[in-house]
Amino acid sequence: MTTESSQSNIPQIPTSMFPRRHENASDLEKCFNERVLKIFAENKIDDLTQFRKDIDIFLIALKTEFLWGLNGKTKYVTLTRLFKILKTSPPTIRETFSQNIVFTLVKITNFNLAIDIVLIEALVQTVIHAEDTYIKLVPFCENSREISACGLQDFVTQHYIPQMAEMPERTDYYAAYAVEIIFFLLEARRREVIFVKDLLSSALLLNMEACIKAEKNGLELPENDIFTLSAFRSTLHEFRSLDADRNGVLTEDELLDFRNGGFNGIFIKRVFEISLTYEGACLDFKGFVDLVCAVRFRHTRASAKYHFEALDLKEDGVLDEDEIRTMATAVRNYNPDDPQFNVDCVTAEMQDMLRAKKTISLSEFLDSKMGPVFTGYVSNFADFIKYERREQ
Ligand SMILES: [Ca+2]
Ligand SMILES: [Ca+2]
Repeated sequence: MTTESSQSNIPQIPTSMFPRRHENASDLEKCFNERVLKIFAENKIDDLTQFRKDIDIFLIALKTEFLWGLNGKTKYVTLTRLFKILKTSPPTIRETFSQNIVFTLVKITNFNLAIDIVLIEALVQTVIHAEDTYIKLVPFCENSREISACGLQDFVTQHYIPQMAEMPERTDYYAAYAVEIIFFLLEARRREVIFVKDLLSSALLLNMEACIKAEKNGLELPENDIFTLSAFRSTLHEFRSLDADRNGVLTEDELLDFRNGGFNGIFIKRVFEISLTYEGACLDFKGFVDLVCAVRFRHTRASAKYHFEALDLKEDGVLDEDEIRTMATAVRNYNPDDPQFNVDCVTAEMQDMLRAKKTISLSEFLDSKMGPVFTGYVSNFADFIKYERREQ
């Protein structure tokens, strides 16, 4: 599986580093982070202490000559001056501030071809944060490029759990939960390892830290609060409530009660077939977390891939009319007594959503704008009814 384009839809951290006046700043931060981490991952920066010193010198140079903004509060560096400073800076700094990044900064600042110094400082902070995380992560990695699920669980247990307001009842469950979410969102479900570069540039660890800090200090939670203790607890509670015989895994029958029984039988059956199952085709907590992520992050590529796998009933890598028709019959079961229901109409409606030709490949499915609506419609009653009533 390639991962180069996989970051685009990962939930992003709302950054607190930037003043609110800069919209799009968090996108830039992410792109910047990615670039810097690439430099780390390729081992271009051998001496991190030196890099830190270089950054300090760079920031001092930046602040020795600047323009004041009209309000007398904002400090700007002109483009000419920035390029002059970069010219004499070490290669690592020059690579960090690529032309593309510099021009984006100018665009965001939108003031006389100059750049708000606060933006540059904030970006530099993300470099330092990335650097810190990278150094802490290395001992847990398989090699300089990859980290395994086990290694990452140990990392979460040692670095993040101690920062929590209180310890989860089961630290091993929290670590497994967090790592499963990370692997899921990085489209590495069922894989043994992920690339460190993908992990760090996804900002998911930053998000986890933000969740834990906000929860501990009673601050406003990040928009993506999946890593909070309370989100973990409610997922574990949901899992345990479904586990009627309390044997620690879910059977198909038990999972049919998921979200008030709103998910249709064919979809639930497929969840078992596309997941790693145990003890006679049962779903464990990690498999359940995948399903929860697929539902919650329906707009991500990771969720689209999960659903595509589930809907590809014949497992031949494409969705065909037969399969869509089978899912349409599952939709009937939401309301078996509906006299208006016509399986041909529903099949056509579903094909229409995907603008389907005879068959749909995974990449066509991932590109489809209606994909998230489609996956909700075919899998559960709540999303089905939302779509049906969209125009009322
Ligand atoms: Ca059970
Ligand atoms: Ca198929």
